[in-house]
Amino acid sequence: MDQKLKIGITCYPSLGGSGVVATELGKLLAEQGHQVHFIANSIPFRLGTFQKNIFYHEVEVNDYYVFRYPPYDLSLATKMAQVAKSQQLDLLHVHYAVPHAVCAFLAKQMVGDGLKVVTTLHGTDITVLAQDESLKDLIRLAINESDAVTAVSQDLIRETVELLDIQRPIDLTYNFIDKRIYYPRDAASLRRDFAAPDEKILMHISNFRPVKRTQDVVEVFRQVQEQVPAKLLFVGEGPDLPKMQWKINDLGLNDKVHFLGKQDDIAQVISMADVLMLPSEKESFGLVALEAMACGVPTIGSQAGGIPELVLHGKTGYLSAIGDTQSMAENTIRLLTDDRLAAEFREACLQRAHHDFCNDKIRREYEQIYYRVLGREVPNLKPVCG
Ligand code: GMT
Repeated sequence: MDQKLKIGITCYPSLGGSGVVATELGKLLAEQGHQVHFIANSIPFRLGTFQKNIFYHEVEVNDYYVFRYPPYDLSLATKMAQVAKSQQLDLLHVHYAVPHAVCAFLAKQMVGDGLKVVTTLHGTDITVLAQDESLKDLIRLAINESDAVTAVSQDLIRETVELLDIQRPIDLTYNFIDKRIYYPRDAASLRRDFAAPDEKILMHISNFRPVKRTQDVVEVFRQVQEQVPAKLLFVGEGPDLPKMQWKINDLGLNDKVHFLGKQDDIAQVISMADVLMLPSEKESFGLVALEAMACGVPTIGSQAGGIPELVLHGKTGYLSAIGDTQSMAENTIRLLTDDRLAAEFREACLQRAHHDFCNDKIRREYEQIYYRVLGREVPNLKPVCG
């Protein structure tokens, strides 16, 4: 029997860490010889150039005039079923429960039990949406009806079980980095565009939603720059941008803060930083902290959600209570003023990211789950990172 699989992947194609994880996973699976079919409303932004074994199926929404809200979810479910039948998919792997896991459940009803469904929970699909009484029962159904469910941290598993009273097992599959892309890049000349030689660089990368607490980033920076020559670089875009700009203006920090907008080559951009700031209110994992870690950059963050599973306090960064900007500032100053400590943290970051969260290791964990739900023996998979 052919051991290679035919896998349908659905994710949010144009934003967020869940889309990045899903797309990068699809690329890694295709490299292993599996056939990967992305089913989404647009081409995933991280897909890049042509790659063998990768296919894209666009969902077209029926906007018949009687619909006030064209039913994207139904079109997606139908497309999943069509692709599963025509391509003889073994399974659908859906990222983010709402609505993807529900659509996969519907597709399975149309195709039959032979089609397996693996659902990966990423964060606010549980921590925010599963708190909403109007969605709770639907999310519980989709989780219970999936053939396997994975979550990106122990903390997210705990919260899922507690919030939805889930009895079934949930597999832990952490986020990962592709070590061929995420390594310390030479950023010396880029740095000169933003900071003088004696200045340190603090960086925050996100979608600037309230949950990211970008105001805390500004407040920490205010305290840090009083004692250490420094610049703050914001990367991304989002709803809190005007509030951040007002606060920076109010504090008279305009000359010390740069907004870089959305950036694609995150490894190159992060390599400019001395520390990454992640003071989130909720964060099921914190992919950006892993990306920074893989480039040798420690994180100053909060103890929210799954961050402590990734960032080892006192080794690869420092974590404080949510909103404790004074402690975050003290920790940042400690790191920025002690070169020996900074070098130790950098080495620990590289070791941890490239060994514990490397692409091959996590890809293999997903493959093992796929073979398990299909009731097939796991083939001798290639060795994982050293
Ligand atoms: O849950 C979200 O807010 C969206 C989601 C995304 O698509 O970016 O982010 C979550 O998934 C990422 C990938 O697994 C995690 O690294 C992020 O920590 C997580 N975000 C939150 O929990 C806020």
